Amino acid sequence: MIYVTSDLHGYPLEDFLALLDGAGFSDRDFLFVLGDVIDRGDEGAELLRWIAEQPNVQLILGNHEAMLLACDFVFDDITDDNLSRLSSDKLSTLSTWLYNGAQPTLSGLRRIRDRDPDVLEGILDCLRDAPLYETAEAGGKKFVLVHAGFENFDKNRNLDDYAADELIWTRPDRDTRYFDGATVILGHTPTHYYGEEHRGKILHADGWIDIDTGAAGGGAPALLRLDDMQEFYR
Ligand SMILES: [Mn+2]
Repeated sequence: MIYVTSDLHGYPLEDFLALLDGAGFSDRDFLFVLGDVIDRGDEGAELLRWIAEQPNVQLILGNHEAMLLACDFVFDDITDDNLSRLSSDKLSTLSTWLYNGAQPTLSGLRRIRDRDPDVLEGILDCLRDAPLYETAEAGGKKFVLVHAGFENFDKNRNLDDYAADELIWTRPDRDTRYFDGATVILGHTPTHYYGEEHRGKILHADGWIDIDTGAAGGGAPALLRLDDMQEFYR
């Protein structure tokens, strides 16, 4: 069966594995993680490491992973002492990521690199290979999986013609409509943004479903099983 989750934002790996366990997730199932695994919480690096090692887990790129990739130069022999030798462009890119909660991710990835540089390379490769969207079929229905939604949406526009920023930074309005024949599953915007009554719960809109249940702000991630649309919480 196909499961989706999103916006783990450094949620404790052990608690996330318990969520999967409680949902009956096994080697025979497949999990899509719709981006923003890292930042804000403490265990983003460990979550990425776990995701990169699973054959049946696929990461879709989020804006936080895109910010990390834009800063991959920080893993090349850069210490706090020689940061000042970075170009002002790179310093500005790095400060944007840090402003968005990168510090625990950066520390975690440096720890992994110091212990085993190959593991860090595996994680960075997993991020560089992560697609901006995926399509899936389950329970006789079609789904499009993406981090944030589709900015400048046009149903005649080819999915490959969207720029990364249009898929990882947008926030749909509550009455946004996307495709006629497929349901969009997205994260990025915590469901309580659409009203307190949605806090911590998966939000079903018209033709799209928001599964960001607010782990970034102290909440917990959820799982949605596409085959039967069952929701799982801790
Ligand atoms: Mn996001």
